[in-house]
Amino acid sequence: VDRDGAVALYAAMLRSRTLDDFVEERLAAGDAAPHFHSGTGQEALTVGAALALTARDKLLYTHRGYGQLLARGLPLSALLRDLLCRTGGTNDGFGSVLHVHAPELGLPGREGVFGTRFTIGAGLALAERLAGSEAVVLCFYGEAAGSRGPLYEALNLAVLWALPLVLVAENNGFSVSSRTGSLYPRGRMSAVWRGFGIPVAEVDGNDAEEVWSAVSDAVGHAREGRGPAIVEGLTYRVAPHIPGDREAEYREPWEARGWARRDPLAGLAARLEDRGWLTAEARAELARGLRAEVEEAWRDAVAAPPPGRPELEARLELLR
Ligand SMILES: Cc1ncc(C[n+]2csc(CCOP(=O)(O)OP(=O)(O)O)c2C)c(N)n1
Repeated sequence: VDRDGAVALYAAMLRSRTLDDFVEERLAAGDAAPHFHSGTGQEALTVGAALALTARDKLLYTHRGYGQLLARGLPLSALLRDLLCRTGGTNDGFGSVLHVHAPELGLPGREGVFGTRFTIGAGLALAERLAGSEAVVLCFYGEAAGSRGPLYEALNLAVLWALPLVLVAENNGFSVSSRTGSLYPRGRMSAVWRGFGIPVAEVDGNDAEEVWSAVSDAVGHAREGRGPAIVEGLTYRVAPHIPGDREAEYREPWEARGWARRDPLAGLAARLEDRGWLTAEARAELARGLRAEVEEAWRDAVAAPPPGRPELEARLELLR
């Protein structure tokens, strides 16, 4: 990762964190934001992988964290309008932030029933192949989706037809309140796929440069027509599953505090400073600018109207 690449990674990760922090503040102050799932602590994995793509590639996201969407170029105001279910975002208030749909940015959308994304991803990859494009489909997934059957169907076909599909497993320790180790042998989400002959890389999901390099290799492999590849990032869900869940019932407070010491932003910042690539002053300046951007986008979203009859009619028209 060169200097510009590393600074871009840091800026995109900080954008994600600034958004999560701000929304958490608003929720604590009594505002409502349906379906908010904080991605705090996982930015290296989501953003590092997203930035390994080119503009023509496609990305299927999970419900957690928003840095990967912003890294694709989704404006903050559109994201926050979706989060608050207002008009003028990507789904006019009908899909919340769970169903961001911006095909022009390579964001085809997101399913609600876990597992279906794998066969959708394989289908999108097949469509790219048939169209003769060189685009790759990157599909993030968590412990819950990855323990469902469609992953097997999708990978079977993707290997057979050498489809340009890259899977990025977000191993963050939990599926709601279940530990990864109770869902997967040895607590690894991707080891089983080695038997399919699929390249599997297990990386430190809190090291953005390592993630970026591994996903770049996987994307290159898929783009060359050599079939699917998997990158599993080990990270940790610092936030509760949803704000205010009963996390005291399934983990000790010291666990999250321990992982906070491996914070991906702090780690990258320290390396950038050591290399003389980004000073503490430049970081503070960046943080101030991002905070102002998020505040402005929030004000814009709050002022936007919720959907009414015309937006509903337009949606119904799409179904006809
Ligand atoms: C088939 C199906 N079952 C259950 C759900 C409800 N659900 C929403 S989020 C979630 C847990 C997600 O866990 P994981 O995949 O590990 O992602 P994380 O929240 O840890 O990022 C579940 C079970 C769903 N969306 N689809």
